[in-house]
Amino acid sequence: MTATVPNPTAAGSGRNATERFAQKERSAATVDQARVSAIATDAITALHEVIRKHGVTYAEYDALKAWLIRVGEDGEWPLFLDVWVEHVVEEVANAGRLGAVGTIEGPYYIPGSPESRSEATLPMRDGEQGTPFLFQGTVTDLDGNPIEDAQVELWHADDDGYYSQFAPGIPEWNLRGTVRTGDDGRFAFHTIKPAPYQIPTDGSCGALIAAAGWHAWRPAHLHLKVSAPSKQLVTTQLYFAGGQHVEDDVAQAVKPELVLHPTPAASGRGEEVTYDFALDPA
Ligand code: MBD
Ligand code: FE
Repeated sequence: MTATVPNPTAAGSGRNATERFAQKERSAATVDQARVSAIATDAITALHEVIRKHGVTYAEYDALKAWLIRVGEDGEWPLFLDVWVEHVVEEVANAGRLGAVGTIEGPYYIPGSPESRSEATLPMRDGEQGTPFLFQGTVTDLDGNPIEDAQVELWHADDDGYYSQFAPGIPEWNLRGTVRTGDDGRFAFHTIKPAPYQIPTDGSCGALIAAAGWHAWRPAHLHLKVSAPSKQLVTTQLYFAGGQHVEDDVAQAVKPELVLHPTPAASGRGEEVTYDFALDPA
């Protein structure tokens, strides 16, 4: 067994995601025995089919065991699941939505970011790198009526692809914030454009990617949660047209409705875009 040397930049993010998940308030799944049996039987049977189809050897079975053990030791289960599994859970959960399109949450959400009314400049460091970016829009119901006091939470990586509270050395709420809409339903965030995100190469997820010869990249993205009383909360991400890996996201979380087309900012500094959210009734 190899000792896991904590990496100050990359694999630490996966481990921190495990600690955060352990603290998270989770909706309790009701343990319906028949449903547990049906789902677990089908999952295990699907694995049996893969073993038969590929003639999996004992050496490969042992490699799988060693890798699964390492994912836990690295604390990378949230990272692994959110990158390779969550998109299908999201697809099933949101199949009936009529309004704003959702996508996966990923491992780096933190509730309770600093809140402002109508307009916010996200917390950022002096000289924060990246193109200045104005992200604004309106929250409405499905008929297009503006919703006052809707909550818009935004979090994203910095210009190096790192998230505050997961990568070290970044101020606590850097590039995380919440805006409450005014009576016109509008919100505006002043921030910077994030960089593409690379799955840490030094952990077990990185080891799988390297062993399989895949790439490790997610396109640059903004994460959002938008909610209002008696409306369904939507969790989503927005991407940048023409950006690297928009067409081949390792996490398969890009949808055509989620691709932004920013223009030069009216202020003359950086870029801006308007994107509206219509919320489904709860
Ligand atoms: C991310 O930033 C992310 O959004 C997802 C879904 C998985 C890993 C890193
Ligand atoms: Fe992300």
